[in-house]
Amino acid sequence: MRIERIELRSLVMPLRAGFETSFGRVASREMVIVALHADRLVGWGEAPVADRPHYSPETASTAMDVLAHHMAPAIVGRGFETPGQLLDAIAFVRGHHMARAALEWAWWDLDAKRRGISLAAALGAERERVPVGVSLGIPAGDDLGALLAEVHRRVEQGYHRVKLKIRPGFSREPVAAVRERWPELALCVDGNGGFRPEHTPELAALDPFDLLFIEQPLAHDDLLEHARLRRRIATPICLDESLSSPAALDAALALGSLDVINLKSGRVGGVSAARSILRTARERRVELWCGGMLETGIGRAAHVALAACPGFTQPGDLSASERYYEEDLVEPAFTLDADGCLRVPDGPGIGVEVRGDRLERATRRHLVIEP
Ligand code: OSB
Ligand code: MG
Repeated sequence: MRIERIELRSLVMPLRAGFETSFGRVASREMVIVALHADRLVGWGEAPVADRPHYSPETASTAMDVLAHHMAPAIVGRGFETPGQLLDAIAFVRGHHMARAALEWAWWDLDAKRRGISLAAALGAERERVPVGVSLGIPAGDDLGALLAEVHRRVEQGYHRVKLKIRPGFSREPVAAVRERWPELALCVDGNGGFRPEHTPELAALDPFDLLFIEQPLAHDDLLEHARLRRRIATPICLDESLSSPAALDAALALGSLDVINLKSGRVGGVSAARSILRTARERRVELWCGGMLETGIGRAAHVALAACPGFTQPGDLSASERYYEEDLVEPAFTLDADGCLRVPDGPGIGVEVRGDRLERATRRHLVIEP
């Protein structure tokens, strides 16, 4: 199927509520949306970048640049029968995983639509619904009352697992407060690389609270210190930022740096890389769940399909559209059912309709690449 045209859009989507991590607070999200056009079909992909290089070195500007000047020109006007062929065509680009992932997801969506099957079916999904969790930011002003009210609301909505963002000085208190009120809740925390090895006592103080895991407490590029920390605390360690590729997972397993994997297709460089990590996790029997980056419904649809595949052992950071945005880009929006699950779309490709008017309204830059 020959790719006739590639559209790149850089968007700004206002978040319904500010989201604070150890990096700081954001009020909106910037992402890049890729549309591949072929045979009157459109394949969609999302690069979950941000306005600033906090979580990863990529931003909306770097993704637009590398897609427009390097990746898209290598693909437009050509046909690809397999994702491997597509990836080979852009293999000369080093890094830029989120930009690469957006292109690969768009190809998978397009190919599934051409075959008349759902993305979930194309990926080998087995579930029709996926149980989901919610990731809660640090409350404004570190207000514990506000945090408890937010946890209450999400537990009432039916979320299966709650993740709290923590940073040095804001860890034991929020965890103790939530645990006291919800002794049975599936609970975990995420440090987003904000702690240092010197904070080991602060992290060890979380041991009594029966957390599922501590996610990425230490630096984004430090597998060795995570292995050391893992031997000093009882709470399991989950890695996010550090697992930048299948090779990084192999290294982390060899070093003993983790117990649990947060799988984000953007971070690891696409669908094929994500599936490779999923295979390794199944072979090695490592816990794994689907991470999120506050995606719009485009990225969410892809991740819901992926999370329906065998090997996801815990509810992920896949929440309903309303948790993020007043108005999602897709219809129908993703909603929680009575059991705290999202339904896996079964229509062709991502299985949800991208609303052109909403996409247009959120667009800040729009580039069209033609042969
Ligand atoms: O560390 O998992 C993270 C959001 C943006 C960047 C990094 C992270 C997150 C989240 C939110 O935790 C997950 C979500 O609900 O999409
Ligand atoms: Mg994380």
